[in-house]
Amino acid sequence: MADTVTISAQPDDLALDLTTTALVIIDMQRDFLLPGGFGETLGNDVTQLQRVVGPLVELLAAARRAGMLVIHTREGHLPDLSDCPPAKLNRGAPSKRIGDPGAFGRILIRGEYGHDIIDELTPSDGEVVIDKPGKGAFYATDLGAILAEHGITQLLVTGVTTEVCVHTTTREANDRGYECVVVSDCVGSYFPEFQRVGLEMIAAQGGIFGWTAPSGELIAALT
Ligand code: C5J
Repeated sequence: MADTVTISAQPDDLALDLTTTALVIIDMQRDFLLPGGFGETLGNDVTQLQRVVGPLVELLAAARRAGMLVIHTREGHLPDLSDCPPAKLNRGAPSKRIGDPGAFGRILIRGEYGHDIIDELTPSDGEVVIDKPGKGAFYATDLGAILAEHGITQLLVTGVTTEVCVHTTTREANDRGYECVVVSDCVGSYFPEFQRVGLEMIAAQGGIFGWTAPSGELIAALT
């Protein structure tokens, strides 16, 4: 494996330095992906997110083999909800709210079964797990400091959902100077239209806040 590889991406090819690139896996949590979880109680079709699991398992395996820094995130809150602003807690009219009892424990509460990452993507020892109260992974977390400590300059962004936490994190990262490749088949939305447009928005206008590329490109680069 070469240290620097050029991948075919949208809107244009990108040189990746694999020694300063990290894989970021956003919010692949049971509450979002499993039937009966929070996502489904909001009326969403969770099968749209489950399509991501197979390709992401493959990409994660390639990243681990290559010795790449792997960062997992989980969206969720303290049991007393002191880190969940009323604007988030009271938003909309779901049949269940954050902190309510759900099929997998209290919804999006740290330490509960539903808050944790799906079995297929369980973090390995030494991988970073960032607990975030917001949609973006930089807000109120140590992510920026951890990336700086490892000298990371480029991110492979994966996970769910494309138009919410993936977009927010990619935009935050772009503003902080990171080059972000959003891996098109390793991000998912409950809404097919949002998935398509969400990916297009990233690479539009010359790559206004990142690049997109399929996992096959990255796996080939990592092998
Ligand atoms: C949402 C997320 N959609 N991880 N969270 O509330 O995208």
